[in-house]
Amino acid sequence: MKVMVGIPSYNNEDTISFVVEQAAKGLKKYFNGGIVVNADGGSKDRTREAVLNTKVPEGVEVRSFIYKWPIPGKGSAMKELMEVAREEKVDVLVFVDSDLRSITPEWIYKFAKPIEEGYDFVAPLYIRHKWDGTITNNIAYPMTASLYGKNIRQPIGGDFGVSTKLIDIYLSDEDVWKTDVARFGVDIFLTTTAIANKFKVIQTALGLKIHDPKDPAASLGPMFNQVVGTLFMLMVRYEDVWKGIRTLEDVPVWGELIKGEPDPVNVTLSLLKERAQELFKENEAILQKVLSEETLKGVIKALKTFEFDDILWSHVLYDGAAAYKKGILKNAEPLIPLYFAKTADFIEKTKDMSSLEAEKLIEERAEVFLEEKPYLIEKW
Ligand SMILES: Nc1nc2c(ncn2[C@@H]2O[C@H](COP(=O)(O)OP(=O)(O)OP(=O)(O)O)[C@@H](O)[C@H]2O)c(=O)[nH]1
Ligand SMILES: [Mg+2]
Repeated sequence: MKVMVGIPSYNNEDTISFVVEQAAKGLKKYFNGGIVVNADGGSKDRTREAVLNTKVPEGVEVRSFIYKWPIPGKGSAMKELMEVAREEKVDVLVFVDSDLRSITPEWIYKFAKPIEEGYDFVAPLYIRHKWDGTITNNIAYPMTASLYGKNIRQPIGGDFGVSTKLIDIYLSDEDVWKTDVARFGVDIFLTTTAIANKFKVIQTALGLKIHDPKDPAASLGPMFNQVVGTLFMLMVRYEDVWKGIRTLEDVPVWGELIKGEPDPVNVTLSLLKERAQELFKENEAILQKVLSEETLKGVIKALKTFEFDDILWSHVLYDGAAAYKKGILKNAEPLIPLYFAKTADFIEKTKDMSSLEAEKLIEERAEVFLEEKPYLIEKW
């Protein structure tokens, strides 16, 4: 089986060589070699040199290029990595992020082997710190679960295994790559497209995810906008798929998840609260049109108390999706303050919990989203 590992990058000189090394070792050990390809966004540091200077075992080829697609972003890098995979006629493409610190050679096997066994899409399953992945936990996971009925815990984990059949689908619509799919919308696009087109999906158990985490209020606003905007766009595209789904189905897991407590991730709670209130004021006029009267009332209260329950949160996203469909909302930006407020609520509630305990709250959230789905259908 010919396996390629694709690594998108932008200014990752400190971490990418480790990722290349682990990937190359995995290719050698489990597949007797392969190719590692880096698609870079024109890094200002020595990312590409770091890639090309990495010592790898014989039988593994390492390449690096700057992608040509004119939109700077992670998605553009992944698009061109898929094009390389197609030219090289590989059987499996494994994507891994360039800031991973917990990747081992086994990860490559765990992403590629299920494809050989007949799966088309391998999503990662790892333990993350309770305050890492706030866009996953607040939006991507519960929305994917309630809409498409698949219990995929990390729909935007960033690391994936994909089959050639699926690559053809991803590349079949050039226009989609002119949207935020070319940026951080790419992960939700890959996952949703696989599920909505009924490809065989599985999760692969990887242990801990340790990477360069981000403080939500300081740097996750644009990412929220790109992920949620893409999610809404896909809701319009796949409304016939998700409308009839009322149950949450378990998705098989490859291997066994080793539990542990990951390194702490820092979140500045005061900044989340401040930014939530400031940005709400800036967006109040549009939010009055987007949110139902009841949701708006709930949100105004939540911005004072920072108590933001899951029912209210599901209504915010469902109102947002319906407004997007009707053209009232052009992108997800006005919802950023509410994501900050919801995140602040979660930080407070889980202050004294382990990451495993916090996990229970997130699983319950998916159930709430599913129960509230009739609200979405009514507003849609
Ligand atoms: N080529 C390219 N790669 C990018 C760009 N932005 C991010 N990436 C890569 O995409 C991967 C994920 O980016 P991160 O910034 O780690 O984002 P993340 O881990 O999904 O998000 P957090 O969970 O919030 O940290 C990394 O390999 C980055 O190097 C970009 O503009 N161009
Ligand atoms: Mg990262």
